[in-house]
Amino acid sequence: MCHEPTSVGLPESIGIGKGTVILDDFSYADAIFVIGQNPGTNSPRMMTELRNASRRGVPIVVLNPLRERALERFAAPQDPIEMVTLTSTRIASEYCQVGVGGDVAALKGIMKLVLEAHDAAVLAGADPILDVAFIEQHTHGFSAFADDLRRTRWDDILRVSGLSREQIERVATIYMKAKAVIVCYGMGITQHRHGSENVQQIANLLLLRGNFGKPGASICPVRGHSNVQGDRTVGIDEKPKPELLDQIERVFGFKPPRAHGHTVVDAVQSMIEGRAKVFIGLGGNFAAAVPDKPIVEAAMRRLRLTVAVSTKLNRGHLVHGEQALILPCLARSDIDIQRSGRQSITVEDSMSMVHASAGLVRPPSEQLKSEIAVVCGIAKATLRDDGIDWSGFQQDYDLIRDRIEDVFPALFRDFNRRIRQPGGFHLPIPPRSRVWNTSTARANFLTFEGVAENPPVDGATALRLATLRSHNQYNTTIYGLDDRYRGVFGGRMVVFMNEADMKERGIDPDALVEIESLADDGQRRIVRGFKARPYGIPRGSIGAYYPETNALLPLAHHDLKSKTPAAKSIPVLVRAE
Ligand SMILES: Nc1nc2c(c(=O)[nH]1)N[C@H]1C(S)=C(S)[C@@H](COP(=O)(O)OP(=O)(O)OC[C@H]3O[C@@H](n4cnc5c(=O)[nH]c(N)nc54)[C@H](O)[C@@H]3O)O[C@H]1N2
Ligand SMILES: Nc1nc2c(c(=O)[nH]1)N[C@H]1C(S)=C(S)[C@@H](COP(=O)(O)OP(=O)(O)OC[C@H]3O[C@@H](n4cnc5c(=O)[nH]c(N)nc54)[C@H](O)[C@@H]3O)O[C@H]1N2
Ligand SMILES: [Mo]
Repeated sequence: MCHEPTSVGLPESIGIGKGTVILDDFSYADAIFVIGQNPGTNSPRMMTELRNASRRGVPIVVLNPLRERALERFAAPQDPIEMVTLTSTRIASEYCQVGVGGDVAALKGIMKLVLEAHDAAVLAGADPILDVAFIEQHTHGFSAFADDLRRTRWDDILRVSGLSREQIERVATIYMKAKAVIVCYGMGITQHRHGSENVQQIANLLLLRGNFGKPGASICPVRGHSNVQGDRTVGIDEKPKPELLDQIERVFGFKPPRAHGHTVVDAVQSMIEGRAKVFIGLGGNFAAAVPDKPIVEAAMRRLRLTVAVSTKLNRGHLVHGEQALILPCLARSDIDIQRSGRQSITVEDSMSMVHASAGLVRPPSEQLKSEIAVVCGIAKATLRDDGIDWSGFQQDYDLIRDRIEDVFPALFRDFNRRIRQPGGFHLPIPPRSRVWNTSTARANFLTFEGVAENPPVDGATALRLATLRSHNQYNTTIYGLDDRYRGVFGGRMVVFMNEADMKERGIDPDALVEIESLADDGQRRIVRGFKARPYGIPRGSIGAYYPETNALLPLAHHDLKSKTPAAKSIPVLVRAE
């Protein structure tokens, strides 16, 4: 539900579906872009890198419809001087408040200026702006891409991005002056109908000046849940590649099914249509996190069996089928002792660093099983005589890692030894050596025609809703009702609006409003009881919290390539109640 546009879009561009940056790069970057991401709340450790960069005088460009406080100025909790003197460090040198769904327009505007500056420089006999040698040796599709940029009209760029030409010019200048650029991005880029294409436009921007395979440059998708990236690396994928299935067959001696599985959207659809009978959730709070919450809840209640393997109870457990099991398990923070001794699992972070992780606290009960014991137990009870040593796996996680190494001998060579070295180890990232595992064996410039990420909706009164996280929440777990950086206290039923949009609708500050989603499937989707809050957000864009607004997100509103729900930019109407 987060970075599938990265997993699907980025391989078409550069041959790998994950970030190409490593932590060191942040010390060598000459400019950093942070697009559609709110690190002050969601990835606080990244603020250290941004703050250090800012203090070195590195320009930081932000593209975000909301004025996010920690991206404007940040006071480091570890800095005694800033804490005592109540001072802070400026983060963004250029804060671009794009309209929700305006990133393709903004990125194409920047790239159009880079191209024009290059053409002018070449004509004047000055140094080229583009990395011509890189483009010639390492990329494919440049001329079609450049033609499209030349055709893209400024009227469209400015109208859809919501930015001024002057600001786009300043950003293009920052980009052109920098020898090495990092672009970080999050859900403001991926959770759109064209999330995968958004990611590809970021790759295009970087390719123009060879910002891959040199220190301080690269693309940095910032992940959410711990180990979502690692899951994908070891093959947890609803559309596994034939080579992976061949390897599994070779190592384990059974024939894995070749048919593809379901994305979240397809899974929900199959429940609604009655094709799915059983739901097993290995963590998560599915019913609360997915689109069309009321419809999904009704569909889940018709299932034959629902199973939740969880560390904590959540409301999703109350949405269950005819039969339901809640299987409590150890959390990552819990000490996990099995027959061979104390166990560790491994995680891969956004920088492709793999390290071991072992719990430190005593588990709440001796009867709690590990997640691995639960999975192995289900396997043993279901598949008899399959020749796989499930008990061995359960008793010693090193044996699981040995098998991972057998399936991926190159990536995970000496897996058990290398996780025991301090800090762990880096997985290879081919684009860092300018090796491109794409169909053309080069990095591909991929064209997005026009600038419209969203189909137009009827009536000029429609707004685009971005659903967001607050500071006191971890996804569907709400720790408190405050969102301190956004000045929200004591309640989450808030909708952030541009003051002019409120006036136009006769809505006073803090007045109660209802929000209705616009979809053409005949289904009415309305939520009520939200307080309108004037906020620094462009006209036509609004923001409100997830999961309170998930009833507004139609299942069919998703990234067209990867099917990640388009939770940013839901077309809606807002009315005073
Ligand atoms: N404290 C805390 N930390 C978390 C989480 C949490 O819930 N709480 N969740 C974790 C998970 S699973 C994930 S995936 C990550 C998510 O972390 P982020 O990627 O930061 O996710 P969001 O808060 O959903 O949205 C990010 C930003 O996108 C902006 N945005 C919205 N629409 C657009 C748009 O059209 N264009 C642009 N450029 N920006 C837009 C919003 O204003 C917001 O600042 O965080 C992880 N970390
Ligand atoms: N409208 C809207 N919807 C969204 C989003 C959005 O921005 N807007 N963001 C989407 C994103 S990016 C995400 S990632 C999803 C999140 O969706 P989910 O992953 O379904 O939700 P979480 O709240 O992270 O799930 C938390 C639960 O997982 C269980 N748990 C926690 N740790 C463990 C563990 O180690 N093992 C096991 N077995 N269980 C564990 C606990 O029971 C806890 O209550 O929501 C998505 N939905
Ligand atoms: Mo996520």
